[in-house]
Amino acid sequence: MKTFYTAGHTAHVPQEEFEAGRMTPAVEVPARVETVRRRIAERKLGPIVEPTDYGLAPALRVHNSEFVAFLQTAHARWAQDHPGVDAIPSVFAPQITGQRRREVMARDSTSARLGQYCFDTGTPITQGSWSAAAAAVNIALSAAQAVRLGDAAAFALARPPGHHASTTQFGGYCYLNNIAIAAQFLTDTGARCAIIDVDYHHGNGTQEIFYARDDVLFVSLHADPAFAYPVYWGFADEIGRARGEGFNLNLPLPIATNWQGYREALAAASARIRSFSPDILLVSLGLDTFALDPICRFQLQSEDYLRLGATLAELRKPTVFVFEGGYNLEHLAENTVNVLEGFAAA
Ligand code: SP5
Ligand code: ZN
Repeated sequence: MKTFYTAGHTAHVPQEEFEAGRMTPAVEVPARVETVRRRIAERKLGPIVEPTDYGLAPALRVHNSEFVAFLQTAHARWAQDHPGVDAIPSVFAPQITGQRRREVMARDSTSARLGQYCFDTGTPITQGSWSAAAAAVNIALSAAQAVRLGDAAAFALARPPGHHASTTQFGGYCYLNNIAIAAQFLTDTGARCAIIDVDYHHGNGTQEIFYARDDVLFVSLHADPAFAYPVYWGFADEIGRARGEGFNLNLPLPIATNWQGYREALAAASARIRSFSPDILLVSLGLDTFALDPICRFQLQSEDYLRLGATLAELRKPTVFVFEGGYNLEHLAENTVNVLEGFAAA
């Protein structure tokens, strides 16, 4: 299996996030991808390949163009008034819409734009966020293209992650939705895509992007938003709307979920994916379901990731893995490669 990777991700170095009432060290750091890359090389999983540049057009198929333009220049503009600190919004007003929103946005204020285009305080815009986010999109697209052209599977080893980023908002350490952009790209070539999201957190951005559509299936296993981030999304009654009704499946899981509980939800997810009958499966591969992850309350063990990979392989579909969360730097590489080896061995 090819792994797509570029050192471009190291431009994105968030220092701190605002969480639970204080600034706390960032967990979504360059070492995450570097440790996984080293282990892929050691385990001889396959070639590590630089991505192709697809330009901005594929991202604009998914995201609002003003939102994308904001991300491109946000740090430079912010830095004029706030040199040396990352951009984090301090005022949010999602209820301000229509004429008032247009007036405020017309003032060209970076703080007003931050409050509109961001939904949390954990996702700082740093000097290199845009270039890294754009590179992550190219990685996901390159992996998608490899599978489209006949590879049985490919791994997009990308950061920053993407699944929390929606049409018009960034958050949850995510700026551009790598997997949604890849799924749209494949859909535009005529392939029928299903996305399974196994990150600990609900993929609210991916859900929003495809919510009213029946051409892309979204299935997510995650911590119940009743106790976990992203709090407002991921409930079982979010089933899609209009044509999309029945094409969004949320499987929220309780605190302390272990392989036994996870396996049952995975069986339900697999059944829905089989009935949808995709040409290509895309996996939002978060490893933050791990028992020792610093921000999770599940109980998956390292060997369970071999089982996860084998279960995904049983769907017998060309598969694009896209890296998402996972923050235990000591075990992240082992757990990630376990999924890919479990998949390849099945
Ligand atoms: C891609 C991804 O995994 N994004 C996750 C973003 C989660 N951000 C908020 C995390 C809040 C964690 N609170 C519990 C802290 C326990 N020390
Ligand atoms: Zn996560």
